[in-house]
Amino acid sequence: MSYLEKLDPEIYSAIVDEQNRQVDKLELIASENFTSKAVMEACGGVMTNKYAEGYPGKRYYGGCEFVDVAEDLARERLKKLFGCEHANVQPHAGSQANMAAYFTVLKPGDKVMGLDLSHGGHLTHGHPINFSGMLYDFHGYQVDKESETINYDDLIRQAEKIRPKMIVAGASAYPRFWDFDKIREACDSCGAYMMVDIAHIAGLIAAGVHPSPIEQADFVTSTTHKTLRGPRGGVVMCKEQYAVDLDRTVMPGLQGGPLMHIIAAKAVAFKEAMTDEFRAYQEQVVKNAKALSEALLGYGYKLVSGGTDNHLMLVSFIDVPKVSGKKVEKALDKAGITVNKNTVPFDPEKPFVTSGIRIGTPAVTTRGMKTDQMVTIAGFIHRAIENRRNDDALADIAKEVSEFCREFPLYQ
Ligand code: DSN
Repeated sequence: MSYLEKLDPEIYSAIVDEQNRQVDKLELIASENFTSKAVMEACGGVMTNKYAEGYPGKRYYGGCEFVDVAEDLARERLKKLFGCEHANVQPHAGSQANMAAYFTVLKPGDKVMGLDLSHGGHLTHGHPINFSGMLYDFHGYQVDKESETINYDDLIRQAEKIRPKMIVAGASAYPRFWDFDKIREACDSCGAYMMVDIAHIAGLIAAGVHPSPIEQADFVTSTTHKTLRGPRGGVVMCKEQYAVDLDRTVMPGLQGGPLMHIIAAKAVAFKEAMTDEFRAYQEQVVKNAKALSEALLGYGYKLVSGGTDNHLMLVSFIDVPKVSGKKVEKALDKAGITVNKNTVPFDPEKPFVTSGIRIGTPAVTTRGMKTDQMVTIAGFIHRAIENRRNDDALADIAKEVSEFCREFPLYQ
């Protein structure tokens, strides 16, 4: 019997149930993944006990010599992985990473441009109910109505007109490559800082299957738990000229004690991300996304921008009467398939309803699934949508999904 099972059977059983859910269902949420056991071992280890405010060699607490080793390794590995000049690995999450980049060079009220949430952006890219939209004068840019991709000439024109102090690139639901040279051009047209939030595509960039913004951007922020397949957390990378101010912004500006167990686990993930196996994994993530998107197109579904270049796709039901993202998410859930409802560009529905779903391949690829399995998954998705009002049929699909998942063992 485990310590936890003995001491706290309620939490123990919730964890076991969650593990079984992860094992038995198809995890297609584009921002989720399954970390290695080595990453989890570091997350669950003794470094969680240590206070270490400050940075390696300059802490406000004694006894930091071993957590210093972990943070130094995390910083150096992150710099090597992405080729950046400076790295801060302390942000607790992506939101704090973005906040740190903003606070380093912006003042409240400054104009900033970011991709609208409903066009694929993120809450922290200027949504009015988020700190970013409350503190700064954000102006959203959008995708083109026809191509549903970013029109960089329009973006440059908008930047010249608004003259923001910063342009934020990056997204949580954008299925196409970014052109970072064009973002730089937009920034240079008005003297703006360039920040790129690579939370979704960090693993792809590390593996060289998506262009990197490191050279062009002043700040690059990321989470570490999506395609990068590390522990939950955030990081900021920047040019050396911002290093001192960025570090001061993160601590003491925004955070107190860093999560040293998570920083140790980030270091482990960065090491894993430098391997050939990781590069092959990321190539497969993209191949799988293409295979899944083609299979869905084959069933007649509409995909935002017509397909994908990365790890995710958005299925749009904007033209389908009485079908919403909310209803599809619910039906798929009953069929053992986990996705999230997502707004699509020019969506008339509210964010709690939406006209689309977002599907990603990072987690199923970690399980070892390949393009053949993507065709099978598209079939499950199609059957579940067709049978969305038939709970018995959805329960039958869930059984098949569970058997299918068990062919790709997870955390044995
Ligand atoms: N919640 C994340 C996502 O699902 O993309 C972004 O923070």
